[in-house]
Amino acid sequence: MKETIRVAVTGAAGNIGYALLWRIASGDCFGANQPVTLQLLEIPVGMQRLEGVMMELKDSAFPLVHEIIGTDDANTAFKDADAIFLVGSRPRTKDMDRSDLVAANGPIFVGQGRAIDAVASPNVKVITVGNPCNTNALIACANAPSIPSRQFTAMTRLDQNRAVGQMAERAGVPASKIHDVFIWGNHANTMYPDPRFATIDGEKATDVFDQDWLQGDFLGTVATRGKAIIEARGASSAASAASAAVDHMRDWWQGSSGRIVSMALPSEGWYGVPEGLVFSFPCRCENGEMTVVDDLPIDAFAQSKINENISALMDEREAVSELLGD
Ligand code: NAX
Repeated sequence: MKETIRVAVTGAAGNIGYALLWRIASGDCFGANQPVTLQLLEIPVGMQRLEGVMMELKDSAFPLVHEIIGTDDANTAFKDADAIFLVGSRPRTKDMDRSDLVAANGPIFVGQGRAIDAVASPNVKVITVGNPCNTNALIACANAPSIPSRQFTAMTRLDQNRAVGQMAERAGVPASKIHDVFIWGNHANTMYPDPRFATIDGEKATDVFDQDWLQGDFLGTVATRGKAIIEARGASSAASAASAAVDHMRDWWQGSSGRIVSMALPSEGWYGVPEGLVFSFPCRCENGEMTVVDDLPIDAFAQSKINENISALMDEREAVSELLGD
């Protein structure tokens, strides 16, 4: 058995938390031989629900779970954390537009960024799920100056998985046959699911599917899938979001086996994306590090979509400029 790692999850009593914790506890994320201590953060009004979640976790008797800590104090939750899932935030309600959401949730990530800076492991890996996740990751990163910015990511893996699901269904193959479709930009409806390097059972996606579908219904379905789930289920994606968070962290932690995966991280200027913007890029992961695949050709359509996402994320960054420290 390996040494126990500390895994923090915020919003642990919420819908995504309820699906995510069981996957982490069972070994799906960090490996079947990796013991974990779970450090769960909620706000005071969520503490009673968290108590119930912790009771159920104990009742699941997971062999890999070393200890479970529940708290409403970020410094306790993030203490020596090796991996952090920033899930907790206020969900968007009908009366809110995106800028209201940015304003409501931004301050949460100032406090959590500072706490990560103060107490987490210096090698911590952070995934931000709470929306608007790209900009929340940017805020947390800006408030944790002692942690390298590459250790702060946001989740676009759900969008990638949705793209895989659409391609698999249309081609009539299992999802495992689809490789290297990935997301550019923001986890918002401007995102670009790029099919140009994807393969379907070894064949190029651009040969298998017609261009009209790839730039039309495929793109539209992936970009608006969150809304469609809310309409159908009466609640936002939870199990699929938790599953995507596990995929993101598992690949980062254990490697992506040469596959391209989508991760949003602070740009270092790749593909002309302004430095610091948390933007989803094609990545490969190996030995606990992600590398942006920085040499893919960009055509006019892809460039227009990348530009659209840069512009949206610049606007979001501007809207939270007072939360980004010096
Ligand atoms: P829930 O409302 O079910 O749960 C959120 C939990 O976070 C609640 O228990 C709440 O008490 C807690 N919380 C709120 N503020 C907190 C804080 N400051 N510290 C700790 N905990 C806090 O929402 P859920 O369905 O679990 O969704 C969580 C977040 O994921 C939302 O922001 C949602 O928009 C976002 N999503 C992101 C996705 C992505 O692909 N990046 C997809 C799914 C989801 O929409």
